[in-house]
Amino acid sequence: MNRSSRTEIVFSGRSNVGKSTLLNELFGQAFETGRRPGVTLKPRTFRYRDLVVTDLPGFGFMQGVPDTKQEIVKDQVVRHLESGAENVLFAVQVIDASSFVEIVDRWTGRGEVPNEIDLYELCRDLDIPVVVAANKMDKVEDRDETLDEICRRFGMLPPWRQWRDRVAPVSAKGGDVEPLERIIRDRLHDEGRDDLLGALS
Ligand SMILES: Nc1nc2c(ncn2[C@@H]2O[C@H](COP(=O)(O)OP(=O)(O)OP(=O)(O)O)[C@@H](O)[C@H]2O)c(=O)[nH]1
Ligand SMILES: [Mg+2]
Repeated sequence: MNRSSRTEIVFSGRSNVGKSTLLNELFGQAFETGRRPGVTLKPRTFRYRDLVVTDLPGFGFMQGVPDTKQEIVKDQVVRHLESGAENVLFAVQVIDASSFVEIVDRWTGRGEVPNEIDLYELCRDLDIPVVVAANKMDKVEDRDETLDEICRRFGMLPPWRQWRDRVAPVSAKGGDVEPLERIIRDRLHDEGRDDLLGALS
């Protein structure tokens, strides 16, 4: 299928990283957000013309949600991506930049594949381009070093600045989302879909 006939943008990522907050900031929506992980338990969408923007539930650990339910939610995310892959223009994988490297290293150190790397690889296997939104940058002190390390974990060689078309440092809560907005604009433009730019608030 021609990529320009693809019209879905999915927001994916671990629970509580700020997916819904980021969507609300970018598109002027009112998706439910919360302090506890596991707020979004079903994919939610909004439409603008033929563009579909999907807020996926968190992939992985959700406090207070039973393990069985977590597995069901995880399966739901995998199924959503697998079944809809050919409609997906790109995925925005949101991470919490203030804890990502530590969490990934902890899992890797135990010999396990971190959820977030698993999710990233799944999209790549499905031929879905992934943009990484490094959120909660307001909690990060050594900005460039952290972004370099994040890139490294995703298999992108530092310096992070050479990946500015795929890595966007943002702070959804502070309304600082310009780098991601620019990437989304550029990608829609490159698809010849300037008519969809109005979706961004
Ligand atoms: N410090 C900081 N907190 C943020 C930022 N973005 C979101 N948050 C907070 O992170 C928490 C989770 O935000 P949500 O948007 O609900 O996260 P989510 O990824 O949709 O979570 P689930 O729906 O549970 O998967 C909320 O308390 C937000 O206020 C940010 O840029 N900086
Ligand atoms: Mg959510």
